[in-house]
Amino acid sequence: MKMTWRWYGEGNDNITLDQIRQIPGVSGIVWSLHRKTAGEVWEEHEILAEANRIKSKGFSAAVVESVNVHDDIKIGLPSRDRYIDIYADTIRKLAGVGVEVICYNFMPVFDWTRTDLYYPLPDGSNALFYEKASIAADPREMAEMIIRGGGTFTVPGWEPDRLSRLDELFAAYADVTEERLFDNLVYFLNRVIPVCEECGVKMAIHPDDPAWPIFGLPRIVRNQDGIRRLLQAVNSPYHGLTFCSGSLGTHPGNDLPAIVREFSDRIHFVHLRNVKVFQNGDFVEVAHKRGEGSVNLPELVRILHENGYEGYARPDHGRHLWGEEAVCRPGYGLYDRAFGAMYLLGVWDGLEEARLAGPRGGEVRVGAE
Ligand code: CS2
Ligand code: MN
Repeated sequence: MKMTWRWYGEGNDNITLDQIRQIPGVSGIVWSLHRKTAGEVWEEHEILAEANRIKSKGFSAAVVESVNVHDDIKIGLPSRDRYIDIYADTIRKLAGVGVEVICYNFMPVFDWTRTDLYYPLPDGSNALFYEKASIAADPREMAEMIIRGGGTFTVPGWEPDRLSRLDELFAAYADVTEERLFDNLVYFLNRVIPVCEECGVKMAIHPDDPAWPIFGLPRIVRNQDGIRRLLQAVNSPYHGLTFCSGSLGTHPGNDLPAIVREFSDRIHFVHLRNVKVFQNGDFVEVAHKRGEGSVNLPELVRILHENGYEGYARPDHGRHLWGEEAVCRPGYGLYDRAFGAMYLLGVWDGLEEARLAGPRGGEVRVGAE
């Protein structure tokens, strides 16, 4: 398991590469050209500059999250072919700088959705929270809160220019059922996966967050059956999954260990974070440690270890600690993600030690010399 860190780029993240270098075991940066809108061309020199900036600090730049998919592809408009060509071209260019994995999602209109970005936790920190009862029928109300919460940063999936076109977007999605969305995803994959096979890049779809439809928009990557159907529909090792415990873990019906087991050979990237799910279906993001929330991260790490997972991982979101919410991106502060990375690596190292000690290594031998 190779530990990585999501970084939003110079001037677009309050955290620097020099700070990230001081977190033991973090060997790679998960990056993107964050100022690009979906469907825009990524120029070779821009890609090269960003990858070199990351590599010059000693990090690998093998994972990109995300290359966003244009809504015309998700809706299935005739213009999709042009956007798919641009996407395929970006894949080729990314392969040229050593990118191995692209994480993306196929959620209509928005990325992750929460009702409160700074929900107070009993320990005095705060974190992203989702309250079922207060999810606005009209996403415009949520948008205002999210834009305000992002401060000087734009929150991915909630960019002001996209929000200004919400009426148009919702009208375009009016006939897009789950079935059509699925067909449109398969259409997209049938065009880009051959390119991936040719240049050695793995596509890793991120599950929907939360793991159910919202605002009347369809969502299809949210449970084990849906993931199985999708992976079978385009059956290539280059078409895989970003296993995100925090997204799939929002739905109590999802058996996370079973999902990791079943798709182990198609998981190319893992997001390991904890959520606490309440009786009424609300959830809040909490610390990575076992017992803090509803997800048992050491169990998931153990299964990955048993399966010999050699792919990339990141701690994903964290709580905002020690007042950092004043400066950081919502969910992407420094401290809790650093704790998360160390905790997960600690679990991994413990498993490695146990493996090296052999099956009898942990036994207390009574009466031994
Ligand atoms: C995040 C997502 O919500 C999450 O768990 O990891 O924002 C993720 O980055 C995107 O959906 C990937 O496209
Ligand atoms: Mn995630």
